[in-house]
Amino acid sequence: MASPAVKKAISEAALQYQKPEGKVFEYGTAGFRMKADLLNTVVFAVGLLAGLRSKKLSGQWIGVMVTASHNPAEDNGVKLVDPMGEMLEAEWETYATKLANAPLDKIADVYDELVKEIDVKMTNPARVVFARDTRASGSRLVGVLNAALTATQVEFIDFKYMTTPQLHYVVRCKNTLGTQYQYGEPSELGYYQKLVDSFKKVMRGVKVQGSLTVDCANGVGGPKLRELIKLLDTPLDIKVINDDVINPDSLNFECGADYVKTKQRAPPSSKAGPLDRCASLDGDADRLVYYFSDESNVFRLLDGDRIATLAASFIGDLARSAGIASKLKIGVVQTAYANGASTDYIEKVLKLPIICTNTGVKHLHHAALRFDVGVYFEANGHGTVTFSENALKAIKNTEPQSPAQQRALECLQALTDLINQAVGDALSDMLLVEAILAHKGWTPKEWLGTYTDLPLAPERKLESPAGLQGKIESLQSRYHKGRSFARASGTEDAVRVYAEAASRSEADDLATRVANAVREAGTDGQQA
Ligand code: G16
Repeated sequence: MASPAVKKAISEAALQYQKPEGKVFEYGTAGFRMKADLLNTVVFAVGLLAGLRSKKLSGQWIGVMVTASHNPAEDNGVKLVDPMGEMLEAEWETYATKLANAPLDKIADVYDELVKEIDVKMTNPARVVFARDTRASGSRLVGVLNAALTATQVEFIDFKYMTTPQLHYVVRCKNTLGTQYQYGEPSELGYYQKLVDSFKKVMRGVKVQGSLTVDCANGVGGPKLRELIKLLDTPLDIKVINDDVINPDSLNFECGADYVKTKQRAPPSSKAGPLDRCASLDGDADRLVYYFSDESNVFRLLDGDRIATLAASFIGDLARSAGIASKLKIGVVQTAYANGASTDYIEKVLKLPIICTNTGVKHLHHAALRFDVGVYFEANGHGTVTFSENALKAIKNTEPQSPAQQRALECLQALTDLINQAVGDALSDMLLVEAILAHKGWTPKEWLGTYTDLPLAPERKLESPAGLQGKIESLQSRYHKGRSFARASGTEDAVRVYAEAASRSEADDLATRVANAVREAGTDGQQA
């Protein structure tokens, strides 16, 4: 039971805020996300829950990230990070939803009911770390979070501005400190140091060709990438663009990974020449896509599917050279957004098993843990690689019989540090891609040449979803290699329609028909 003093403190603190009338909140794909001015009471509820989650887990550190990632500047959001840097356990999402919807004059009672329902030992310590992206509304929301944590007597550390993956990293470090699984130093500097040291080890004896232009979506990734570059005294020539965090409206505006992926074009601000390597982060730097323009100035995208195939093939080759391939189950996790050609390539050329999950990295992450080496990426560029305990042991304990085997083992070992295994991380993924391209001696054109994507139609956004599966299936069967689906966005007020087919015109046509069908099914949807 919560003490009367804590309940009183919660009630008093909560009454400073006003609950938006008639709004129902739901903890979704990426926590709570909406227009920033609606978020005060939601953030307050998340603060209360973070403390309870920590107490329930005997005082382990829990993370709270204030960000709306790829969404427009006027949105914001909040999500919880579990002790190993993973997304919040699914069962707790319903508790978050319950608290967020509690009337303010009853929130202390709902909190107390949850204490009983979840069976939280209130004498346990509670510890929370939090951070935010660069959105203007972030400081107000962090103030609200602070009020909830103070009312419930939670010990907390404010890490100020961070990328989402940096916060996940810190949470994992905090909870593994002093154990044999210590993940790193729980600080921003510790994060950079781990990336820089491991990158240097992977890069021993190989050179990066050419330069890389990185579009930072005018988000928190910009200043953080600059910090990383300062410490990376290797010949990696990175040109940083779209790193304006002063003008709040520029965030994700005509730039960033989501813009590049959905519009299938480079940000207008990009000045890179033909065949130059380019990459885009999203607003909180957990997504990464690569691209370039070819000799005829045609835009070429290298998205999450491409990063997954690149990483899986490289790690597979290293495992073979290291003589441990037979001990490791390597697999790839994708969603329905994966281009059909990438799925074919993984199955037929790389000969690796694939698991397909629902959208949302939390689903992919859990599926990846079923492999010794689980490579998971959403097509939007959100993903990473996980290594099981068995994989880590095989890499560490195998006695090399030749210099080549030794080098492969060293490289694998360094990759386990370079890759942020807690969560998809654009900065870590970027160094991974750079390292692999350097090892293979590949330009982006050679990377693209590994297989040919099936043409897809750019996503269209409709308001409100509808149960149209039968109709969509009948539509897609009319197109050669046609595949299409519609789903409600978990982060925006929209229905997303995906379509691919053997030719671009067929894909466009299919997308239009499915979008129309969604509209006719009783919605007044609009294309964005
Ligand atoms: C979030 C999730 C991603 C997911 C995306 C889907 O991305 O973290 O795993 O792919 O939402 O968005 P929607 O449901 O709108 O299609 P992020 O980068 O915005 O946090």
